[in-house]
Amino acid sequence: MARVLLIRPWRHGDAGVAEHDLANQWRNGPYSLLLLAAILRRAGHEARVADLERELVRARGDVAACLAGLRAEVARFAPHLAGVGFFSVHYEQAGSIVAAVREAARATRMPAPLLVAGGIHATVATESCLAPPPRGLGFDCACVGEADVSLARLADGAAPATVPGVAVPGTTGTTGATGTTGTAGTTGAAGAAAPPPAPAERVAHLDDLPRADWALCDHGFYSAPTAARVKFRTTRSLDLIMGRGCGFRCAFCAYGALSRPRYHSADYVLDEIAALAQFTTGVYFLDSTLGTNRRLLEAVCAGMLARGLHKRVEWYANMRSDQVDEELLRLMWAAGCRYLFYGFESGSQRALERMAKRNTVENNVRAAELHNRLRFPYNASVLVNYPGDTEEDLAATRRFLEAARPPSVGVNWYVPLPGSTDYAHLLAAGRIDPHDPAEWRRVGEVNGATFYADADEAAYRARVAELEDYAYRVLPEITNPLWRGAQPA
Ligand code: B12
Repeated sequence: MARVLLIRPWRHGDAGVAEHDLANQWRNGPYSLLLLAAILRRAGHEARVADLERELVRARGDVAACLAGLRAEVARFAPHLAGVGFFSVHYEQAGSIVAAVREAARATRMPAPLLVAGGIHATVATESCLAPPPRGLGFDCACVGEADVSLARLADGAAPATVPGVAVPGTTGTTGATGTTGTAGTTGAAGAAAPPPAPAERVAHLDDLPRADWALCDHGFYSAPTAARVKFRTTRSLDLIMGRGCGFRCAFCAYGALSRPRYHSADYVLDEIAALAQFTTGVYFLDSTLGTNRRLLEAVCAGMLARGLHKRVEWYANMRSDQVDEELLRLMWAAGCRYLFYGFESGSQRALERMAKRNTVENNVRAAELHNRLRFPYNASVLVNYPGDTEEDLAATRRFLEAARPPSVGVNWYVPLPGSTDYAHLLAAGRIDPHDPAEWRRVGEVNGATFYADADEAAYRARVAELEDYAYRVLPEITNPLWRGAQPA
């Protein structure tokens, strides 16, 4: 039996923030860690979750206090293995966590736990996790791809270099979970070059996985009432997935590097919803789009109605515009779905082609019109600053929003994500410096820092500011009165 501490980094933007307007923020629980902890417990190990996102908010933005809390937890629990799951945007935090865990072990004179990196960044930029500081984070090993099987092997005591899907220092390249060569990371860590690890063993049937154990985190923190999730009213929710992977390969997204598409059964999903209903009144599906497996979606809707779950739980999900029609939307609404999030991305077909979105502006217009007619609330996300975008593309996006008049809009500033095709292209073109540790945060943050569009920067930024003003000030004045009445009591 091993003691395993699974650590979630804090959010960079929460550092130094003493007061939070939590009633207007949307935060998601550490779903992957709750799942991995449940897997480890089922295998006979003792697993805990250190959720530093929540801890930092509780510590009023005091990072030093948050790290002191982590060191105290390491001293108390004396883990054999400490795993950190993170996205690229958390790179710097992961470095501080590694240092804090090692320091706590030194201070208490206990053997240092095996430090394991996991998640999307460890998958697509493995070397940057394994190389010693300052070139990397100095983890002992990294789980590349899905870690449901490999992490349990490590907890069982297997030597990291012998576990499929586990990379150790000296690994020269990254074999992504889908067999692609890693697109990021520094080249060559110290020591002899070792081959990339064999692909991680995957759970063939997702239903074989135990349920993510929400009791291992402060679920009340994540399901607290907030107005940020769904517009016009306060809702509560916790997270769930119907499946893993995505059947699409949008050029800006890194998701494809991690998982291949496969799904839970409707009964598993319904049992999970019923279990979550003990804690909350809403469910947010983490899936990148819920419409790819339509048969499953329809079966879940039918099950919600048959079990009466639609009266206890409402749900929200991401969706593609080419996957909906009136029949499906009516069924979803009847089954308790109350909000859909669409990545419409652009009003320009040329831009959608460049993004490899495999969708059309026409489908986007059709989906928006359908929602407006059915009075089914939705969010329209658009992407600005996309490589190759011109002012005309941006104008087309504005025209699309003016015509569609969605009840809520998100204007997102493009950032290249390690693991995406775009990132590989921009890296090859010398537009990203992977040797600068701060770069991981810059590329992961929607902060408007780096300009990628194919336009005069000042003029383009001015048009984006106008678009934001339209989306966040002008449009709500028109749409709020129209949509407010569409909400359930
Ligand atoms: C749901 C989701 C979110 C949710 C919640 C995430 C969360 N719970 O922490 C929300 C909406 C909050 C979100 C926010 C963001 N996200 Co997001 N998100 C996802 C999504 C679609 C699914 C993640 C998920 O839960 N999958 C289901 C679980 C079961 O899979 P998993 O997390 O991958 O876990 C497996 C392995 O990764 C591994 N693993 C995971 N953790 C650990 C830990 C250890 C120790 C080990 C050993 C292994 C391990 O084992 C797990 C089981 O097999 C992914 C796409 C993807 N598949 O990764 C994008 C994704 C991770 N997000 C991404 C991004 C960029 C962001 C944002 C930075 C966006 C932004 N710019 O604001 C923010 C960051 C928020 C923050 N500061 O923390 C990118 C990351 C790319 C990158 N290279 O870093 C992804 C890949 C999507 C994309 N567009 O490419 N996200």
